[in-house]
Amino acid sequence: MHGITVDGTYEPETPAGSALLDPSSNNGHSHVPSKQNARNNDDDHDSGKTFTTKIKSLNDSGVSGNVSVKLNGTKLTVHVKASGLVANEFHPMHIHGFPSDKRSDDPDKSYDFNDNDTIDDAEAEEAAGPPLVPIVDAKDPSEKPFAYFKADSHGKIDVTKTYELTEDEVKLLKPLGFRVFEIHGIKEDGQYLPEQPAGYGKLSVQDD
Ligand SMILES: [Cu+2]
Repeated sequence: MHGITVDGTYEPETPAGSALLDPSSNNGHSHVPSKQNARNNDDDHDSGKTFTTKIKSLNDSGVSGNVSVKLNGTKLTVHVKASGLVANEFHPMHIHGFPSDKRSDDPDKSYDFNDNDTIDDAEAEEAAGPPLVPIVDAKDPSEKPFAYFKADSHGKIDVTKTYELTEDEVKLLKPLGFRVFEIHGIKEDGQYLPEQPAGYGKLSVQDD
């Protein structure tokens, strides 16, 4: 269950309550985050450094491209240049990661748990973690988390955006070197599936 009010602002995504559907299936071995790790990674060594990645195609999308990400205090600048996308469609993009600062993994075939030869959105999240920051056409991504970019008629997206994040969002986002960029939206059997993963890339510090 989601939705709480913080400082007068309604936050629809923040958990308001939770319940395990079947507590017997979760006998203490599923989710052991370490708060200490997250704190250790909370220093400022990400600031001012450029993290880059090459986009690798997922689900035979044929998507390729380059991404760069830079944090300066609470300012996050993201540049995405992608091609091979389904033309004239919205392609959700996010930086994914684990709040506990487990390193994101490659969403490869070993994550195809339902054996449908597709890395489904939920399977990619098992590898890379949930979305931490949406890459949207807005200065404040938490205000317009679904203002995603559309590919042009040639299947390309080329955008540079600078976001003003909150301190809390910056803490969740770091360390950038553990995070994964993901772009969604593929065509399957003639149908456009905006949530399904089309490509991803693990961020790493650019060598100058
Ligand atoms: Cu995503």
